[in-house]
Amino acid sequence: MHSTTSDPFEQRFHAAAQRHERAWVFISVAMIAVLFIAAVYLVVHDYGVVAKTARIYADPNTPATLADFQGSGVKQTGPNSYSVYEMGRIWSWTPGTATPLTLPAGAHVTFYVTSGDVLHGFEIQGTSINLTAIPGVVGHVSYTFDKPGTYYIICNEYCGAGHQAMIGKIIITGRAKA
Ligand SMILES: [Cu+2]
Repeated sequence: MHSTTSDPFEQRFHAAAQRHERAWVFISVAMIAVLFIAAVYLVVHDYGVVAKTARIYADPNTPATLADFQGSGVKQTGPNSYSVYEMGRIWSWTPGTATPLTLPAGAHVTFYVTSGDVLHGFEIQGTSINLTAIPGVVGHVSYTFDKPGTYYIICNEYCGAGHQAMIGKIIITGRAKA
């Protein structure tokens, strides 16, 4: 604002205020510009996000290696028990999304869950299973599917543009009659 006063003190005062205001407007615009450029840079250069290969930390409670997550991801560990190695990636569950996971009713299943990129939420609808899939970390949970039917794995942790389509299928087949 140009001052209309003729008082020299007031004129100096307004001139000084103007310099400060211009400086602060410049600083705030510069901050917005830097953040905007940084955001665009990250989207362009890192959208395939972070870990190209999940590194699995050694943990005695979760005896799983990266190799367990390759291949079918399902291992029979006993007459009626299975280990399932679930890898979440944007935007699929392996096994589950491309190929449904098929298990017999009554089987005791231990899920080992990790992520190959960002945080995902591993939830199996209609069950109490709900854990976070974290890159580099393996979570595990055990469950017995008593009722035959189709169960869905959903991602309950927002993970990007395809999050709502990140669905896997588990088919529990009928128990063989003894
Ligand atoms: Cu997800």
